[in-house]
Amino acid sequence: MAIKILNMNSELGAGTRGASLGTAAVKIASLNKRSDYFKKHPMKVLPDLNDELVNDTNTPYAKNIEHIAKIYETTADAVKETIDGGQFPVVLSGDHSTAGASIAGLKMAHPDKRVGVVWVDAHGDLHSPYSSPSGNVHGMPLATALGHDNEERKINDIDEETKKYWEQLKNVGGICPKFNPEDLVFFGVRDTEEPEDFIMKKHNIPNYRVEEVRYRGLDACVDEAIEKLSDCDIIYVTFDVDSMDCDLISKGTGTPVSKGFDDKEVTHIMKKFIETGKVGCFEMVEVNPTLDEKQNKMAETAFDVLEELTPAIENNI
Ligand SMILES: [Mn+2]
Repeated sequence: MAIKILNMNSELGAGTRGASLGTAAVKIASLNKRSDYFKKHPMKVLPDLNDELVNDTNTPYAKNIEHIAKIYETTADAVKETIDGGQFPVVLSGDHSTAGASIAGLKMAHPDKRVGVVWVDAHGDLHSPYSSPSGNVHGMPLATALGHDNEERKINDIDEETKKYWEQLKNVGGICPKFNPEDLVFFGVRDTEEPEDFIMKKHNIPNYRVEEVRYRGLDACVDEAIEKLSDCDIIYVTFDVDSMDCDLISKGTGTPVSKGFDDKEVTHIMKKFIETGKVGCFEMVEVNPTLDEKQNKMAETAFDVLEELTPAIENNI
C-alpha cells in the first residue's frame, strides 16, 4: 500500500523542549544522505499549537491538556481520512502523546475491527492525570486509548477542567476504549513507575525486555508477541526512539534511558509485525535534536529505521 506521511509537531505533552524539531531533523538526515524519501513520499503537516508553550499551564496534573485535546482531534481525523483514502498513515510526531490520537484514528477508520498495539519504548506511557507524578501528557497516551484512569493508584486530586479534557482525550471519535489491555505488547520498556507496573501486572501485559530478547532471540520473542495478537484484526505500531540505547545511539530524545535496543533490533522487531500484513498505522516519535550530544545522530538513526521499514509497509500491506 502507498504510504502517506502525516507530520504532527506538537511537543505540548513533553517535559523538556525540542521534540517539535524532531521531524525537521529527520528530514535533514534524509537530505544529507541524498535520499529521495521526502520527494517520493509527500508529507502533510498538521497544525500544532506549540505557540501556546509561552503561556503557563493551569492544569498541573495534565499540562497543556486543553490544547492537546485539539491536537488529538486533528491527528485522529487525519489518520482516519488517510486510511479512508486508501493510503497507509506513517505518523511522524513530536512527543509521544499524539500516539493516543493515532490509535483513535485507526479505530475510527475500522470501528468494527479489533485493534492490537505494539509499543516499542523505554517507558510504559500508562499514566493518567490521577496517577502521574510529572503531569506530562506524553506519559499518558496508552491510558487515553485504553480509557484507563488507574483510580487504584490515584495520587492526584484533579480539577474539573483537567477531568473534562481527559474525558475528551479518552472519547475521541466517540469510541472508548479503542482497544483492550490484552491486545497490548511492549518491547524495551525499562523505566516505569509503580502505578504503571501495577497496570502491567494486573492485566498481564507482556514486556519483552532488551535482555530477554537477546537471551531468547529476537524471532522467538516477536513470534510469541505476534501469536499473542493473533485475534486482532489490525495492529498499530509505535516507535519511541528512546527504546534505543542512549549510550550506544544518542541522547537526542526527551527522556533518554541506557541499556536499550540497537537500531538493527528495533528495525527487525517492527519489520516482523509489518510482514504479518496486519499493521494499519505506524508512528515514530520523540526525536529531539536540541539534546543530541552527537550532532544529529538520533535523527539519522531514526531515519535509517524509517527507510528500512517503508518498503516492508509498501510490499506487505
Ligand atoms: Mn513513549
